[in-house]
Amino acid sequence: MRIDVITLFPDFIEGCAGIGVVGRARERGLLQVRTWNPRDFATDVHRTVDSRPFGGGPGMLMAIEPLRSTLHAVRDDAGPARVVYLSPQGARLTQDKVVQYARTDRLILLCGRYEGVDERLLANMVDEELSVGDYVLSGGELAAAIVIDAVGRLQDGALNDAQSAEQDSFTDGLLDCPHYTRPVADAFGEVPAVLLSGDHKAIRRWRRKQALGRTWLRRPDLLARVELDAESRTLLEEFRREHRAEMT
Ligand code: 4H3
Repeated sequence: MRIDVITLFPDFIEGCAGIGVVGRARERGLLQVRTWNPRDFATDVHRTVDSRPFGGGPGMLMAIEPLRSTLHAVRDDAGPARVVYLSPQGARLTQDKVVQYARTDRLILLCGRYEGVDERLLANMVDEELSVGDYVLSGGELAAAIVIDAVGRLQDGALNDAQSAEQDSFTDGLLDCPHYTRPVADAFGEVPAVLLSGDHKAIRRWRRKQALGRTWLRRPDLLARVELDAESRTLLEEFRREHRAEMT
């Protein structure tokens, strides 16, 4: 997969996409990330990319022309692709969306700075607005880095078996279960005995139960959206019963 990122801060994107699982995916040729700086496409001597908003008010906007030229250059280089503008006005990013993006060949991420981008550029050259959460960032780069990371790690061969995406939180619509490592006994407590039992069926049940229980406690909104099979309903009922017992 190839991701083109339009940004005034290419070094930031290069840094984020250069390390860890995503950095390795790039080294292995599973993911290409290329940055494009609109400043390189500005035509005046000052290489201006911003402009004052009509109607007044504070701050500056990103003007149409440098972004239009940049997007044309990306297309000339690699052909057309879906253009995504990172903004708080966008639809929320979810793991389902991440999986969808990861299945596509190309993505163009447009990072805004200042107060944002002239609406006409968005209306004519952007396919989709995307938000990583209900908060405001000083630029789209952090949000783009989140998309690149979440999508990059899902490329075939990016994760080894131990990191397998099948066990991720959200993959089945639930939160992850708790995890433990050495030592078995610590001042902070003991490892749940079932995890030391070697009984793989019991371990699978326990993990599923914890995932269901945590989702019920912490994110009932997620739980409401998953269809639970008979075993899951039983496990969740067990968790609730034990939870109530602990509360009294
Ligand atoms: C994305 C971008 C929040 C998100 C962003 C998010 C700066 C967009 C500027 C940049 C506009 C003003 N903030 N929640 N900020 O995904 O270009 O919003």
